[in-house]
Amino acid sequence: MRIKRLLLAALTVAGPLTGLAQKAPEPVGPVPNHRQTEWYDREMIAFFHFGINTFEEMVNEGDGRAPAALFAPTALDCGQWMRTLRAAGIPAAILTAKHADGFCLWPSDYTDYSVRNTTWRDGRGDVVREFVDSCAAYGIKAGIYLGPHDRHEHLSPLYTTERYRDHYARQLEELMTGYGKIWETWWDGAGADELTTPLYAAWYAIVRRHQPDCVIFGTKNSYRFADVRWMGNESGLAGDPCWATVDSLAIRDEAAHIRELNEGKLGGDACIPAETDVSIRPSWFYHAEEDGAVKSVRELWDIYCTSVGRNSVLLLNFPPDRRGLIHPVDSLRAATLRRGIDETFSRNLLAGARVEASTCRGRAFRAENLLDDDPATYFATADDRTTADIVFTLPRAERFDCLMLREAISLGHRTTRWSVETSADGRTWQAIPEATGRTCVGNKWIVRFAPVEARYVRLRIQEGVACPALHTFGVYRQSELLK
Ligand code: IPT
Repeated sequence: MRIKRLLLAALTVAGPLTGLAQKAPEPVGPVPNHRQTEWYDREMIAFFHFGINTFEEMVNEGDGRAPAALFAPTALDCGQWMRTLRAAGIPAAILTAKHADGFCLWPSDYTDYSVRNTTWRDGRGDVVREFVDSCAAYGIKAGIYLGPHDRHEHLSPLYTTERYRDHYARQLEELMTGYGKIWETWWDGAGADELTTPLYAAWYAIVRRHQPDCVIFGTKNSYRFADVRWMGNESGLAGDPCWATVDSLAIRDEAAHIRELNEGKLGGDACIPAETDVSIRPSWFYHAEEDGAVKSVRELWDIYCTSVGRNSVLLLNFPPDRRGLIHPVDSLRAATLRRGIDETFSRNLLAGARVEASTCRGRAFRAENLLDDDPATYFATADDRTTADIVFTLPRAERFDCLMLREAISLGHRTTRWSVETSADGRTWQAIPEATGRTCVGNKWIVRFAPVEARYVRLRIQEGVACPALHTFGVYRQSELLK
């Protein structure tokens, strides 16, 4: 018996050397499905709010009465939108095919309230078509916002919820079948309280039948069908923590509900990560009055850090103007943000460091995996451990003001408490206050702090619901472009 145990122990240790594969940790809790994994990889998505509101004075939610003829872009060019996204490194985009006013940017067969009844391109134009074609030409993933709340339809004396269910279903069918692959659909909750879960069930079936890979953004009564949830505010501030899991999004108490959207719930029974929607301008639609109020690069960097850097995905709105073009200031800010992000994260100052972990699952899961830029390899410990210290000894002291930690999200939320410390001599350690007692990791957690100069960095995994599985850790200097 004793010999058997010894033999087993020897085998476990010798495993990697003799080529025996070490077993990966089991996933814990609900984990992302294939759509959510693809969605996380986008990091940023562009939102385009464009429609009849664009042609009214300071309107962001039209009442559905504005005459269709108002819609008259003078120089629409979706290719220009896509060039903005390319420069901003944004790989996906969502167009408001129909906002709450009900005006349709495509010639729907089921309403008169659309581009067909305008003089734009003699009524033969189709903004959705131009959008998806431009997306395809530029390698951008196309998404559609078909607002569930429709004020124009409501004006009809014949309106009933049942009729509307069928009307919306027909429009959804047009968009899900006629425009190629659709990567995301957006069920806005604004104004949609009367739309009950059974309605969404019917609409969900249509999306899934035609677009199995389409990510569904849900709110309120559509959470049951959602791949991603609303994050709880429109200012770009995901929660700290911001777990991908939620418990029950049934709305009992409004404040508790908003908090759960914002922070998620560790141990929750569904994986529905938070999407952060925010506009680059004060409004969702374009208003020339706001040309001077475009968010600065610094503000956008803050938003990136409190969304992408908080286990969320950023849905950043660029409202096209009355010409049908993105304003050059908006394009430039987004492009500069991208350059700043790339400049910051292209240089992990831990690269080349000596790495020592207090414990490890085995060679395949060694702590060096944190630095190899390969999300497929990760650091893990044995199943019965939830803590570890990893010390990085740099070739020389470096100055940095930002760090990033990433979990192997296909294995679920595991680490629930972690800190980072620095040292000049490898013996006495100083806490980085902003990086002390952190909780959530998830896809990406970014922490910024006052510049520190150090030769030694220590990542402390202090608590978890399962053994850690972390694929990337780095310290960085924020680019000057972001300041
Ligand atoms: C808010 C809705 O209540 C929410 O369900 C979601 O659709 C969100 O908009 C999208 O940004 S309403 C807004 C005025 C906060």
